[in-house]
Parts: sequence; C-alpha cells; structure tokens
Amino acid sequence: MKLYFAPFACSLASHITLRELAVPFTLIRVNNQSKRTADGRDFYQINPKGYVAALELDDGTVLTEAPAILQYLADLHPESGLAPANGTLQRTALQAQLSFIGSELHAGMSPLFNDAIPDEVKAVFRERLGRRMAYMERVLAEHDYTCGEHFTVADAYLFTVLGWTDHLKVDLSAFPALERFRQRVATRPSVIAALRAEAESAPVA
Ligand SMILES: N[C@@H](CCC(=O)N[C@@H](CS)C(=O)NCC(=O)O)C(=O)O
Repeated sequence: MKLYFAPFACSLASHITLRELAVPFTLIRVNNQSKRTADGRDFYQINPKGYVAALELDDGTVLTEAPAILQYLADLHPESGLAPANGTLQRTALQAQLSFIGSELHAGMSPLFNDAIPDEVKAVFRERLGRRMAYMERVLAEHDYTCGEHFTVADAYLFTVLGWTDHLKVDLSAFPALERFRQRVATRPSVIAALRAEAESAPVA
C-alpha cells in the first residue's frame, strides 16, 4: 500500500493507523500547493479531488476520504480492535464519531487556515468550533477515548485534528480532558513514529 500524505495534515490519521497495524506501506509526500508527488507525478492523476489522504492499494485501487480509509485499514485486522465489527451498534457509534470529527471538527477548522477569510468571519467559525469541542470534552471527561476505553481509528483522527489547534490558536484551555487525551495518544509508539517520519520527510517542489 502507498499512503499519499502531507506532513501533519489529516493524512496523519491514516499514517498512525498503518503503523498501529504494523502492515507494510510506503509513504509518498505530496505538495498540497503544486499538487506534485515526491516521485514527480501529478497528484490529480492519483486523487482527482486533489487532496490527501489517498491510499493506493497493491492492485492500484485508490481510496480517499478519511473515514473510509480508516475503516478499510481497521478491517484488514479486526483483531487490532481499531474498529468494532461491522453491523454492530458499536461500529455505528464509531462511524458517528468519525463523521463528527470529519464534518464538525476537521471541516470546522478548515476556514481558519484560509488567509482570505477576515478575522471577524473566522470568529464565527471559532465560536461554532468551540461548541463542537465542548461536546468532545464531555465525551473524553467520561472515557479515555472517543468510543470508550480503547484506542480506535477515531482517536487517530481526533488526535490529528487537535494537532492543528496550536497553529490556529484555537484556545483549548477550557477543555482539560481534550488536553489529557492528546497527551495520552502522543505516547503511543505509532504516533511517535508517524510524527517523526512526517517531520523528517523531504519537501516536494
Ligand atoms: N474530506 C476529505 C478532506 C481532506 C482534506 O481536507 N485534506 C486536506 C489536508 S487535511 C488537503 O489535502 N487540502 C489540500 C487542498 O484542498 O487543496 C477527507 O476526509 O479526507
């Protein structure tokens, strides 16, 4: 498998998951501005949507969209516990968290990266994001992870998007459980290795 990634972007969740599973994979860095890959290809030819993450399987199939990639990977090794079995209520709960993280937190933070959006408009997005973070704070005040007491792919995704809050100056001081969650997940060998590999990856023109 090949994971097309940009350092510390949402592709980090899939990267962490690949390392959790200890499956063989190749990392291919993408320049999200030029849309070129580290091996000199046009990224649009791999993912017509033009964004990471994209996971290329050994038969050439390309998977996109974080919740789909993460569940595909988890299902390769059900014994990992990274996702409950398909068809169970627990799986539906995981899908709800993946959807919430994707559409409320990840997409909720996206406007804050956009320099064309004025600060007063960003303030509206920040206020809304704060309310969404407050929900996750309540979940993590009761449980160590988003779906209970075990690490799942939803936690890899949540850890990834929480990682953007420092850069975006999203104030999480009112959310101590979120901070404890970040520290807990940051100690996982998969996370340490993924962060190091992305930091050390060579820039792409
Ligand atoms: N809905 C997509 C969103 C992916 C996404 O937002 N990717 C960002 C990085 S976190 C990106 O590559 N943006 C570059 C661009 O849109 O040009 C998913 O769930 O994978």
